[in-house]
Amino acid sequence: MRVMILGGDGYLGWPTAMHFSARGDDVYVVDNFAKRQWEMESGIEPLLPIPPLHRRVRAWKEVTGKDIRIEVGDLCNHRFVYMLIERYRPETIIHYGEQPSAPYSMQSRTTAVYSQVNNVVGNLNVLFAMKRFAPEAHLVKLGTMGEYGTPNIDIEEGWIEIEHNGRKDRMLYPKKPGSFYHLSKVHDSANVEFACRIWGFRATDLNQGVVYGIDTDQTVQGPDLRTSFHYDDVFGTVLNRFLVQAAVGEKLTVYGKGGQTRGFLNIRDTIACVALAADNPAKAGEFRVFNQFTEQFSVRELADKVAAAGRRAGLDTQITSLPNPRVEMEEHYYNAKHTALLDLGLKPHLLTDEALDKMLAVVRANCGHVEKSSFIPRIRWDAAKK
Ligand code: NAD
Ligand code: USQ
Repeated sequence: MRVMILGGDGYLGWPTAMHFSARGDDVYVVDNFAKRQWEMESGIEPLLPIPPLHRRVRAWKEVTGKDIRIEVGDLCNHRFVYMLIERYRPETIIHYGEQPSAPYSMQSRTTAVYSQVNNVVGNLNVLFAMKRFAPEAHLVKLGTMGEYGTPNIDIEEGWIEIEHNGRKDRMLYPKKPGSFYHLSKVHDSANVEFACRIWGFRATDLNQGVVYGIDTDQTVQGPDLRTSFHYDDVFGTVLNRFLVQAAVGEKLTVYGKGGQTRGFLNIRDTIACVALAADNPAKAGEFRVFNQFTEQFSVRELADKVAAAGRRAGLDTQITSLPNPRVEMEEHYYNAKHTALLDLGLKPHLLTDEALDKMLAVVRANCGHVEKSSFIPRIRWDAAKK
């Protein structure tokens, strides 16, 4: 399969590229290294330094003999995107190439506008380039469970049948996102659904939960193959943050009451889900939505699990409750369906004690340069700058 991975220098994009390359697919990665710029702007670094993409691709070739092609450019530049799709005519486009952080988007007017322009315009350019040069390609688009928010009803997989005044229709599930970033994904979903309905595209929107984990089968094959792992207040996701906090003997930072419940999945399952979607493409004209997570936890439950893992490792891991920098429900109903990927054959890597102990051990072995000040959240939802 010819697979193009947009955002291939990122936390999820790079291991995905290696996974498809390892199984013999032709892989092209695209990135403008914007993430590396945001890191410098925010004054943060991943747990371990990440080699430049070109070095990672050379290391992959040395380890496996396989090529991954690189194209450097901005998805917001439509000429670049048209050139990409015309030149490579991908059969599958896996689109990770967006600004992924809710706090980053809530910092200021500038970062909110940037996040939405970057994500929505980049995605629109991909849709228009596909229309012109690859209308049969399957778009696998990374969305987020956060598009739905935390409604007081069960969350369906993308679509819901609604009966209103005695009439029924199948509609996109209503969205109540919690940040300008999450909103950008809602806009993307509406645009992709429109392209499927009007132009007959095939697309899978993967409404992914919060990802955790550091290793995949490919990242462990050499130090230059690792992926970025963030624990800071801007790009670090909650479980990854808790693991680093535990490793360096700091308190786990639960925001508010900690009843916030989300869907979670291991980075290995991100890759498995994306591969399952790619291998079982949507039909022409179909906008297919999968809820991509394997288990749901409240933040407090996660903190308790990490504290217990800390104790098993001989650490004195404590939990603290910080004033919540976000505006979000801290106690709520949450029941999201997630059967479609299991039906396709997903075998989840669950958050067992053994899995947590292993991740904590890896983080402890690599936590020599942790910047503890970035455990404290700096960005408040109610204090966005002009
Ligand atoms: P990441 O920031 O590590 O990767 C995104 C990559 O896209 C970066 O390398 C960045 O430089 C690139 N990029 C961004 N804008 C671009 C543009 N205009 N042109 C070219 N490249 C561009 O983020 P990630 O954690 O790997 O997330 C990947 C995708 O998955 C994102 O769309 C994110 O919203 C989604 N997602 C992530 C998680 C998670 O927990 N990590 C959960 C749900 C959904
Ligand atoms: N939280 C804490 N303590 C922390 C960090 C976070 O209690 O130290 C809480 C947050 O308040 C929130 C929950 O943990 O209630 C999740 O926060 P997060 O930063 O792990 O995740 P989020 O901001 O939702 O974003 C991440 C990814 C994003 C993806 C999303 C999936 O960065 O790209 O879209 O997870 S989801 O949450 O399902 O929308």
